[in-house]
Amino acid sequence: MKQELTLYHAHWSICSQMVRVALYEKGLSFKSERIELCDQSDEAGNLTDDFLKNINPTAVVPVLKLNDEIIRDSAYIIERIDDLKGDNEINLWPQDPVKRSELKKWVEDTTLTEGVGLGRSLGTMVPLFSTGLIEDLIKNLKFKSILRIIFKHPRRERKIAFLTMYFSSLKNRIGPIVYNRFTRELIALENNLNDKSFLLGAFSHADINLMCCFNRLVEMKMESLLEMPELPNVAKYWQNLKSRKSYQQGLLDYSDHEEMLKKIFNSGPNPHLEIIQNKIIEQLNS
Ligand SMILES: N[C@@H](CCC(=O)N[C@@H](CS)C(=O)NCC(=O)O)C(=O)O
Repeated sequence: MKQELTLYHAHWSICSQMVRVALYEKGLSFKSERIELCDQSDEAGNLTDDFLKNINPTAVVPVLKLNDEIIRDSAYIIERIDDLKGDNEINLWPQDPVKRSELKKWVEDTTLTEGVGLGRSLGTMVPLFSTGLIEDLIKNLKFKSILRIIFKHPRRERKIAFLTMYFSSLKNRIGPIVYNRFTRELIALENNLNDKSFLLGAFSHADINLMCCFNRLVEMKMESLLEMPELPNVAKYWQNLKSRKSYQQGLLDYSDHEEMLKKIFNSGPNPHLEIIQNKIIEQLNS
């Protein structure tokens, strides 16, 4: 039976980007249902009664509808996508059980894994660097959109974060929390890559996650972290990731947020950048 795929996703959402890249890697066509998220737009498509009742009661994207089945959580969605037959002969998960368990760990560490506190892994750290931008977007929402978040958002921790950003501020508190851990993670990645083209050798699910994390760093004007002579494996790896066709198809082709990105840091450098670069050099020399 030919499968029908519908993806409920946001253009500027790291987990949606991961699923889109996986779909393009596999060569699977899908119907796109764009959702404007409540922290980015007054439309708040993720808080409508229909979305909460029929698509995802936890109000997050991405969600994949496969025929009549609703599949949630990007990591699980990508595993399911890998079982489908698309136009491209590629497996995002290896067959070998040892490699599979290695990959499982990498996947958990490189995405917004449920239950992992923000800033505790590479995947939960990178989105923190865009807190300033999200905060600006939230501060520009209409007050009635804030009330809708208060009354309709089912996730307490998100509600608290969004309301704190609206009524107060989180952006200056976030970066410094993760400097040391982020530095360690990048150096660990450098050592793990050890001249391989991709994390496990062949391209896999974890590379998709890192492609999207790295792209977010680029958007946050932190690309120089991925081009440091001190981290040559990371630099080569980033070149390999961004030269995949799926990078263009799943990320760049959906980027209609240039205007929003242009405003960040008032055209100056990202204030976290130099601090992290110095920490990397310091740690490598110690
Ligand atoms: N673990 C989930 C996390 C999904 C998630 O947090 N999605 C964000 C966008 S990246 C979202 O929908 N945020 C909207 C909100 O929390 O209101 C996954 O991997 O799919």
